[in-house]
Amino acid sequence: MDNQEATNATILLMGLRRGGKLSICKVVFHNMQPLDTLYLESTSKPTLEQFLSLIDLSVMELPGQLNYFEPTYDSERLFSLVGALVYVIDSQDEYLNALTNLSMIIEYAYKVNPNIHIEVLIHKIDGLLEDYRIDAQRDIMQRTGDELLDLGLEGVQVSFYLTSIFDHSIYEVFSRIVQKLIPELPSLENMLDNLVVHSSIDKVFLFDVNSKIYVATDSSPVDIQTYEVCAEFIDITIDLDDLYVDNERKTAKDNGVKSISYLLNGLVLYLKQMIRGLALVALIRNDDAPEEKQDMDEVLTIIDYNVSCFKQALAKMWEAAKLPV
Ligand SMILES: Nc1nc2c(ncn2[C@@H]2O[C@H](COP(=O)(O)OP(=O)(O)OP(=O)(O)O)[C@@H](O)[C@H]2O)c(=O)[nH]1
Ligand SMILES: [Mg+2]
Repeated sequence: MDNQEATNATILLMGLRRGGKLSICKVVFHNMQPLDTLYLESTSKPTLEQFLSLIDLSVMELPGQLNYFEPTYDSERLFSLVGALVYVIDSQDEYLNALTNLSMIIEYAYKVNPNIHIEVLIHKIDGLLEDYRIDAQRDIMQRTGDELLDLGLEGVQVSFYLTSIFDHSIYEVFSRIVQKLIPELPSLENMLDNLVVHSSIDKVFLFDVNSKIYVATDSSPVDIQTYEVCAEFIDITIDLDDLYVDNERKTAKDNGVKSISYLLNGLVLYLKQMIRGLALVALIRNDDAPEEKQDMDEVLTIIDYNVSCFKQALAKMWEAAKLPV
């Protein structure tokens, strides 16, 4: 990696062969349909991809067939530059070997870079029955804990997630992993909390439009269905925006894309384009008595105003972050 890459937040994807590393990368960052990953070939050498979003992100896949610890491979330099180590375990396969491999990698990574975030994906859970998923997670956490204890590494923080490329779990989990790499996250969350309090918004996400990862949200808990509705709203908006490209293109460009949708269940979805490929998507509850319905226009006017203040603050924050410290 050269210096340019070293300034990016880097995520390293590791795991045994056929675990699903490349599939995850393709589905999350390249919009590949999950079924199409069936035909992906096994990766033979490390591959690096870069994505520009709120932060510049590099995702590197280390193929399962590579021996990272052979002397010709500069693992030390690699691990010292990485922000998050994402280890993918195939939950549909025999996973004991993977756990031994994982502990060995944690031991090494932690020694080289004690600040590294260690994230374990218990992957392909679509093939497991609901009850068995929790059992598998418990078993994997227990065994990893034991192995780390044997290595004298009981203090190391490891996060475990259940994932599949066939539902939204992989996006939700990647969102949480990427967020840990954003230094401005606490300020962003604060700003979003402020927005929620002053705008009768129920839930708000700051999405990376390309990947559907959310880089920040307000501090209320994330419910996966809300996430799904908001992520799908982005797709719909993009499709419509493509349809009407010539329609007042100029004004749309100046102000950024905006879209509002009234759902049958009384909810209102609000989307506004932000800077750097981001969009703000908010869910607004509109279940007041019918006579109060016309107040929605008022609510939306306030939201418009507050969201434009948020956008300005975001742009300022981004400018400040670029300055050398
Ligand atoms: N059922 C299921 N299959 C998956 C999932 N994710 C990936 N796969 C399948 O797993 C297989 C292997 O995926 P790859 O992405 O090539 O695995 P890899 O970890 O990159 O493998 P190497 O390059 O050999 O290290 C493919 O056939 C995918 O379709 C998942 O969430 N569920
Ligand atoms: Mg691969």
